[in-house]
Parts: sequence; C-alpha cells; structure tokens
Amino acid sequence: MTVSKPEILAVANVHPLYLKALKEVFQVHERTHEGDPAVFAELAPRIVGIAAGGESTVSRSLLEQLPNLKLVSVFGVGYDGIDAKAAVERGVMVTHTPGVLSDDVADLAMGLVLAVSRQIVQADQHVRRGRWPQGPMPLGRKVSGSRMGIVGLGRIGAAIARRALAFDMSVAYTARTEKPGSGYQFYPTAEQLAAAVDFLVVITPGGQGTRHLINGAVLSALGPKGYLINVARGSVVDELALIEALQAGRIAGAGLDVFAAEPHVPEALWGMPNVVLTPHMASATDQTRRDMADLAFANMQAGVAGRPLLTPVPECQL
Ligand code: NAP
Ligand code: 8YV
Repeated sequence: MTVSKPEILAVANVHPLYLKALKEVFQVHERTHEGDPAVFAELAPRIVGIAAGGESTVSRSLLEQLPNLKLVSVFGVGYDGIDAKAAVERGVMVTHTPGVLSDDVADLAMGLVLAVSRQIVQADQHVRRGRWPQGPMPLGRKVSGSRMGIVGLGRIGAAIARRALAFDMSVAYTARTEKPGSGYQFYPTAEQLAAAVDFLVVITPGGQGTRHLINGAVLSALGPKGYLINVARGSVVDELALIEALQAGRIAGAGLDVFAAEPHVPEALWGMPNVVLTPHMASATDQTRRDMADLAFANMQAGVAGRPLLTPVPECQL
C-alpha cells in the first residue's frame, strides 16, 4: 500500500537545500498558485503547508483559498510579505529562521561599511583596468574610531554593534523601544541618530511600520560626510530620495544589499563610484543557508505533524 505524502505549496523558488529536504517528506507543488486557477482550486483543500522565502508574498486572498493550511514556514527571518495578521485570524501559524543568519548579515554590513569608505570595489577596478601606473586612488575615509549608528537594535543590529566595537567605533542606535542595558546611546528618531553618526546602518524589518523610515530629512541629517548602509529591506529607504541625496552630494555614499523592486536596481545607482551594490546576499553563505534550510524544514515538519514549532514569528507566540 502506498502512503500519500502531505502536500505543500512552495510559493517562491525556495532555496534548493530547503526544497530537497521538503521533497523527501512532502509532495511539493512549486508555484502552482501562479498557474491554472482550476488546477489550483482542485489542489487547494489538500495543501497543509506553505514554504516561502524571506521576500515572498503570502496574501490574505491566498490564505483564504487554503482551508486546511496549518502553517507558513519562511526560509528567512524577515516575513514582511506574509500577511501574519490574516494567518493568525485563520489559525494558521507562521515560522521564520531568526538567529542563525545574524552573524552573516552583520558581517556583510561591516563589509559594506569598509567597501564604501575604503573604496574597495573602485580600487579593484583601478588595478584590473591598468590605471595604477598612471597614479594612485583618491584617499578613502577612516573607519576605525568613527561613529556607528544602527537603525534597529535587534538580533542583527546587536551583532553589528559588537563588530563596530571591535573597530573602536562608538555605537548609537534607534529602535521602537530604548534598550537601557545595551550600554549604547539611544536616539528616539532616525533623524536624530543620523545627525550624530558617520555610518548609518539600517537593519529593521520591512513592511508598513518602517516604510520610508529613511527619508530625505534623515539623509540630510546624515550629511555630506555620512554613509548609508541598508541590509534591511528596500522599502525602509525612500530610494528616490536616496538617489537625489547621492546625486546632490548630500551624503558621502551608500552600501546597499536590498532594493525597492528586487531584482531590479535603479540604473541611476549603477554608475555611482561612491555606491556599492550587492544582490540581497547578506545571509548567502553555504553554512548559514544550510542552517536556515534545517530550521525552516524542522518548523514545517513540526507544524504539519501538530508538534510545537521551533521558531514561530512573534504574532504566533503564545
Ligand atoms: P529583530 O531582532 O526583530 O530586530 C528588529 C529591530 O528593528 C528591533 O530592534 C526593533 O525595535 C527595530 N524596529 C522595528 N520597527 C522599527 C521602527 N519603526 N523604527 C525603528 N526601529 C524599529 O530582527 P532581526 O533578526 O535583527 O532582523 C531584522 C531584519 O533584517 C529582518 O526583519 C529582515 O528584514 C532583515 N534581514 C535582511 C537580510 C538580508 O539578506 N539583507 C537578512 C536577514 C534579515 P524594538 O527592539 O524596539 O522592537
Ligand atoms: C534571505 C532575508 O536572502 O532572512 C531574511 O529576511 O532577507 C535573507 O536572509 C531570504 O530570506 C531568502 O529567501
């Protein structure tokens, strides 16, 4: 007798390691919701889990089509594209992968700090294009001993702060709530923080609560010697205001891992020598992607079996 596997829907091109683990235990329907509505309607009542990525969208309307859905397991810590409120209303749990990627994201944030201020990408081109014999690179900006401002002192923000301290930087931050035990200077707004630092690193969740938190006024406060680093979500920064500030020299430069309309990056940014662009890869190391896949898979198994979840999102914690 063949035992049928529980059926799940992958709403995105989920990471191959996560997909491989899922396929051993579940029947995985890959992006079937984007295809023939009649085929999906026939399948929908059998779907018990959704596998998603950190940038995936799971809307209220999709949730409403899945009467027997138990959980959405996100491969990533950010879940701003998942309608968690609608999920909770329907008794559907949402899980994510906090903690296991904090070191990598903090490492890349520091990498962008160094890359923009020390012109590492430009310097590489200087050598490769044979320009060194014609003269030296323009001078860079010293990082050690400078002032770091962190927008969002959560798991990753705290990991960035620890790295900044190793560079003898002062650390200040803003968040929704002050962290009196942290020992770092708190500023109630991003604008006040920006005015007090050399590097403004953004690492909040995305979504409506943080949309355009970094606007033209914040960038003006950061000033012509200040650098913006965004490893959070593209929505947190007003991208047009950022481009204007860079074009006008109102900030010194930017290091960006995330963008408003990924994978599309405004062409205005491509040619700017004081900007370093990476393709949303802050957690993209072999080790961390394995840990994320293990955790996302373990959550899916637990949720489908009705066992306690390992890492539910705050909205789903009792
Ligand atoms: P976390 O522990 O929940 O920390 C989030 C921090 O943001 C908290 O300190 C929170 O303040 C603060 N915050 C939330 N809303 C805010 C607002 N309106 N104004 C100011 N601060 C606000 O999350 P995490 O694990 O550090 O991850 C943070 C985010 O990083 C994720 O949600 C994701 O979007 C992004 N991320 C990006 C990548 C990448 O590949 N680039 C990888 C991983 C994560 P309170 O402490 O006061 O609540
Ligand atoms: C991943 C992320 O690139 O964890 C997050 O919130 O943005 C990144 O770690 C993403 O989740 C992969 O889908």
